[in-house]
Amino acid sequence: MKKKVTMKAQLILALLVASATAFSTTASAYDAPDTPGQEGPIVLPEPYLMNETLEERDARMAWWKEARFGMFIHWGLYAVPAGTYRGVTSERNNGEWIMDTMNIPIAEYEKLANHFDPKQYDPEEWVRIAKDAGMKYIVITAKHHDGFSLWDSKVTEWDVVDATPYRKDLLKPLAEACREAGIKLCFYYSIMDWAHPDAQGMWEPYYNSGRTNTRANPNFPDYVENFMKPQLRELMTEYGDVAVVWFDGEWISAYTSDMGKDIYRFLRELQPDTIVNNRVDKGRQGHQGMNTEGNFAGDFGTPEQQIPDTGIPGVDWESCMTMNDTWGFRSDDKNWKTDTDLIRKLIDVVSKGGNFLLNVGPNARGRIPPQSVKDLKTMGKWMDVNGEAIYGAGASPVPSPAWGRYTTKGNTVYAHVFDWPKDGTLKIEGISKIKSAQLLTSCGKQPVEFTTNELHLQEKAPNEFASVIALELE
Ligand code: H79
Repeated sequence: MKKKVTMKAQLILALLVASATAFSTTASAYDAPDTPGQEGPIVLPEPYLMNETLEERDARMAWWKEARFGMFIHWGLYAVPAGTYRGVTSERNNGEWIMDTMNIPIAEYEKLANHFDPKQYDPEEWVRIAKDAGMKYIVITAKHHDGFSLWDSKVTEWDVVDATPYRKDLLKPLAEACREAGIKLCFYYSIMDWAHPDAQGMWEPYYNSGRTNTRANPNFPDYVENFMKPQLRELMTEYGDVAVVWFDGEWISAYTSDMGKDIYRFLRELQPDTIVNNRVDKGRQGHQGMNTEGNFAGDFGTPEQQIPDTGIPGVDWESCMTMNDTWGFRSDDKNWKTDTDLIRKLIDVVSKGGNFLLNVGPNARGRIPPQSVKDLKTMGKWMDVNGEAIYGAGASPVPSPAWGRYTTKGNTVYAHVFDWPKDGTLKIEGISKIKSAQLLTSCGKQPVEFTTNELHLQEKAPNEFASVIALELE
């Protein structure tokens, strides 16, 4: 049975569930707006199970739900032009789209490979940056829309080994570094491919199959069988465990839902424990990212550059986001989100039951931008103190308070205070039967005075980004 519910209905549902279990609520006080850009009712899907039970599915998803925070890496030839082609700087934000936005012919774009020689590439350093930030998994663009492969693919010469002076597989040493550090390795793979003749749309410019006026390439099924699948087989058999396969570019007209389900099965047969995002199929609702009605394959929803307004009970999802405006490196993009904003976005996501996949775009030499490194370090310091309120934590049982967010784990509700009360008195609404209240600090937990619905705190915020108080309930 599928249930159609609006976001508001889901909120009420969440409140009912919450009040039925541990919490009293103030449902009427909160009127959440529907998610902007949402095109229709969100469906509470039964998870796509293939041949497993719900329990087996939950076991497969367990590490992912515990992790909550991962690193996205967009890296490819587009880091060479870095947003500027022949002296003209692209107006649109995304550096990795430059082939499309600047209408660069394939033969011209191919020349970028001659300039891709990332001598400073240090995958151990990348993994260390992710790990120190508190991230538990890395998703790297094995192949983006330009079709260029970061590994030594046997089915094409359009890869780092055959086409660049670097001549070495970029994914092998990253896989090794991840394994050593205990970070889960995941691959992004674009279904849309501007370089493969059987995948390009049949319209000018030929490689741009993302445009709505593009006709489907009649040879596309050959591309799926004889290129995509062999490539995916390489990725799933030669790099150890692949924790997530993260598809994109599934919206092109030539790609069908049947192909998506077939690919999903194909991957799960090669690695039964792998997790696959919902862009493997055709159910995604635009950038809002959750599935529309229908039996679509995929293990989690993928909001892009946005965070849902409320929690979405029973649905696994992950918001992916950039730290500035671009995914792939752009030398001119200085529009960095602040460290405070990034930390609060992570909290916001977890307070709604999701994962946060935060992007870095290394340059053509292989360096992650210093601003990203700096802010990730700050996030890591915050996580060192407050990680227990993020890892394995889930959605708030009640609407977000005006002063911050709640996350929950077992019997504990974590109050993440963004706006510290001037008089030190914090109103706790909707959470009852508090047994203990403790501030998380770098010197351990410190008890906090409380009454039935108030916390009595010091006058100055202990943490400039978000101070967390663990409320243990009876
Ligand atoms: O890799 C990054 C971007 O390059 C990639 N996704 C992130 C993770 C991306 N590719 N395209 N886009 C983002 C924007 C695509 C927008 C559209 Fe559509 C495609 C508009 C119409 C078709 C997807 C489907 C969004 C709305 C409907």
